[in-house]
Amino acid sequence: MKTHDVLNWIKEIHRQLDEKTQSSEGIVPIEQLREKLDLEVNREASKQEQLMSFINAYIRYSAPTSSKRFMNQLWSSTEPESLIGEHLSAALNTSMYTYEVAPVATLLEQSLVDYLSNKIWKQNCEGVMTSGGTASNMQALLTARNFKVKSSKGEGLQSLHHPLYVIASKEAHYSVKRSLNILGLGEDQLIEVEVNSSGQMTAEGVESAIEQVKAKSGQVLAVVATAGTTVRGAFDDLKGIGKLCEAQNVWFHVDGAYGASVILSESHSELVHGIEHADSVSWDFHKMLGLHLPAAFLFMKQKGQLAGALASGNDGYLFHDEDTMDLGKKSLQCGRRADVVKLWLSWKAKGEIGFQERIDSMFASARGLAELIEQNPKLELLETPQSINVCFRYRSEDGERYEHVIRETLKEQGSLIVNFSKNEEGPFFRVAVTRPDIDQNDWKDFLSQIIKQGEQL
Ligand code: ABU
Repeated sequence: MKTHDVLNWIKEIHRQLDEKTQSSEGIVPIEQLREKLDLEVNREASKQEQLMSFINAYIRYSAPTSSKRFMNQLWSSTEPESLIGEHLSAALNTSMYTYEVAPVATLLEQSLVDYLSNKIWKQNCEGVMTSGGTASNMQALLTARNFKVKSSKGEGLQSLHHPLYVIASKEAHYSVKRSLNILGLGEDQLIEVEVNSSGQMTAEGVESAIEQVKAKSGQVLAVVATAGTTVRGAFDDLKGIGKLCEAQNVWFHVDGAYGASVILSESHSELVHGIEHADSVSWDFHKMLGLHLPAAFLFMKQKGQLAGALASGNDGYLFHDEDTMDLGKKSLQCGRRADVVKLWLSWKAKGEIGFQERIDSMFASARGLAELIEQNPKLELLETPQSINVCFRYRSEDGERYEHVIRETLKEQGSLIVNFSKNEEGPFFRVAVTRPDIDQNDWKDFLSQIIKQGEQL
């Protein structure tokens, strides 16, 4: 196949994708999907028509993530420049481990690390792009472990004199618990702090968790605060918790995978006041800011900690020169995509102001949705949104909870895909407003679909 054939194929993919975004085909249940797809792993080469037929099916039966009907995740539609950046990065196909094979991308990543770490700490600190928020949180805790307990890198956990604990809120992302398992600390060593009525972990909550650990003769390895929880979009008290961690000499990690982006908005950056107390910060650009997955960073306040926590092994075959800027020394990955290219292109195209406007529009849109829910007697708003997540219930006439059935029916019909979660009173819908172009008419249509479905049950 020649390059111009590749371009024609890519054009055709985007033509079909545009068509899909406008259509309202539902999600096919798994048993039917198995029958519709050619899942055979072939020995003989396939013909081009067969490849095109695979592409058709892939597009047709995938979730409609570019459509306004898709409200299921903490990300949704993407920015066009990000897509061009993805194509550029794929066309050049390199790996971020060494400067020599990724000279331009290395300088771009370094430039963004400097700029963004300045946003957090008002000085150039360090950072690296990762495969997502989960990887960032895990690497932050690994770095905390190796710096707070120096012997753990070489001797492992048998060298510990005290059990280590990590403190996070009950509503923190599951990756915190998983990290404790992966790092050999044990997931039972996570102390989960109750949140206040707005879903936030408070400094008082953390203080009493620290007392709990002391009473067990343990050591607090790290406190993980969340800037933007996945369900309620809540922001923990970063200032209070950060000051407490400084006073207690405890590593303070901010999981801002979802919400750290608000730092770019003059109107909403107060949500992350106190982030400057952090030792490490996770920050994803594929959530609020509309970049293609993945576009994630881990930042460290103190330079040298990333490579310091990882460097080991017989890596001289790859890293030939101590003085070069080889980002692979800071990364858990060896081969790594040049994810920075899409972010760089998007940033150049919009400027910081463009990202700020995007965030402000999404916040306004979330408020608009909450108002419509509050005004409608058939719906119950669970709380005033703190950021861009809106949680609500459908009030059924018989008092039963039908959110799950409503959701599944709408998904199969192709009307929309919306996520749900649960609290003590049962399930509720969770909308994360992760695109800036949804207006009040879109929301009215969205809510009327839910109500119509509820009324038909
Ligand atoms: N890392 C959290 C992503 C989950 C979601 O997109 O809903």
